[in-house]
Amino acid sequence: MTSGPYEPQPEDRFTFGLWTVGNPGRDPFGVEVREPLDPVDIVHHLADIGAYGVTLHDNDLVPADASASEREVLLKRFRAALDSTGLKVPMTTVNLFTRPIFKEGALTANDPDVRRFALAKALDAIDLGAELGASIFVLWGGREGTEAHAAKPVAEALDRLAEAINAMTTYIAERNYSTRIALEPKPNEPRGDILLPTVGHALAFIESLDSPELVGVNPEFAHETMSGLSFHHGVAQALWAGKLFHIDLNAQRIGRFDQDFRFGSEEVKEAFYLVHLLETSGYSGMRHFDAHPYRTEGPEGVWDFARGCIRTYLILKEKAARFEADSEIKAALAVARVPDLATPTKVGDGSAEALRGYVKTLDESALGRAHYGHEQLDQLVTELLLGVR
Ligand code: GCO
Ligand code: MN
Ligand code: MN
Repeated sequence: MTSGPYEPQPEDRFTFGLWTVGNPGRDPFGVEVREPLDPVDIVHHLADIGAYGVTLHDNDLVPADASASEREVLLKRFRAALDSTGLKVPMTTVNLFTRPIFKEGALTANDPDVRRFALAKALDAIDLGAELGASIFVLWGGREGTEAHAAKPVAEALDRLAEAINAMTTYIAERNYSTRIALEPKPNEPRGDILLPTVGHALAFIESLDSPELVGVNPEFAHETMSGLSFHHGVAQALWAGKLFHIDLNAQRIGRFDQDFRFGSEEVKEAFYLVHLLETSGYSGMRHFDAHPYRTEGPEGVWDFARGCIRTYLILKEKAARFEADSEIKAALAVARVPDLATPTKVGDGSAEALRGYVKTLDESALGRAHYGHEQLDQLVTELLLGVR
C-alpha cells in the first residue's frame, strides 16, 4: 500500500500517538477487543510504515505506579527502539483524565489538592518530554468541565487554568527547556461541556497568560467538527495568529459522538482544504494522527489503519498540488476575485475623506450585479477530488 508516489518521506513529518495504534478498542458499551501493544513494537511498526515519530502520554510509557528504577528501565528500552529506528518523539502530553482523582476536574478541580496533584503530574510529564527530546507539550483538558453547571463558575475555573499554565511556563523557563505548550480544544466528551471548547476560545485565552509566546494550540479535526465548525477555518486562524504549534488529524462526522476515525475517512472535502492549507502555508510542524482503528480490527487492521491515514494525506497533498497547477481552477479563482482579496481596502492616504471621495465614484448597482462563479469553482474542486481531472 505504501508504494509509488504515496511513499512517506521524513520531511512529511507523520507521527502517531502510542495510544492511537495501541488503542485496544474499548468503548462505553464494550470491553477491549485487542491485546495491548508493547511501545517498543509500536516504534518498530511505525518505522516500517514510514512514520517520522511517535508521541505519548506520560502513562502510555511509564505506568503511574512505576518506581524510579522501573521508569529508567522502561525509558532505556524505549530509547533503544528510537535509536535503532531513528524515530523521534516530537510531542508528549499528560494524562489528566483517566484516574478517579480527576473526575471533577484536574487543573480546574474545585479541590485545591486535586489541582496541586494535577499540576505536579504535568510538571513531571514536562520533564519526561524534555528527556525524550520533545519540543511540544500538549495539554488536553478532557476533565476540565461540568455537567452540573452550578458546580463550576467558568471565570474562576479559567483563572485556575491560567494559573496552572503560568506555573508550567515558569517551570519551563527555569529548567531552560525549549518546550512550548499546545492547548487542545474540545467541546465535550468526556465532560458534558469542556472549558476552551474551540480553537477560537483557546486563542483568546492564550493572550491572558504570562508567557503567551510559549503557548499555542493543537487543533483536532474531530473536535472542531463535533462543534459543527469548519476545521480548516479554525486551523487557518491559528496559523494567522502564529499559534499552530501542533495538529491532531483524524475524521469525524458532524453531530456524532467523538469518532476519531482514520484521517480522510469522513468529510473528504474538508480534509482536502486542510491539507491544501497546511501544504501551502509553510507549516513545518508535525502531521500527527490522533485516531483509532475501528473496533472491528485485529492486529493487521491496526496497521491498515495507520497506513491509510498516511496514504490519504499524501493523496490529498497531490490533489493540493494539482489544484495549484490547474489552469481552469486558476481562471475560476480569478472569476471569484480571489487574488483581489490581497489588495488592501485602504484608499490613498487611508483617511476617511479619501475613502468617501473614492466611494462616490463607484457604481453600486454595477457592483451588485457582479457574479463570482462559485458553482463552477466548487464543481472543479469536486471533480478534482473525484479523480476526473
Ligand atoms: C481525545 C483527545 C486526546 C488527546 C490526547 C493528548 O479526544 O481523547 O483528542 O486523544 O489528544 O489525550 O492529550
Ligand atoms: Mn480527540
Ligand atoms: Mn487529540
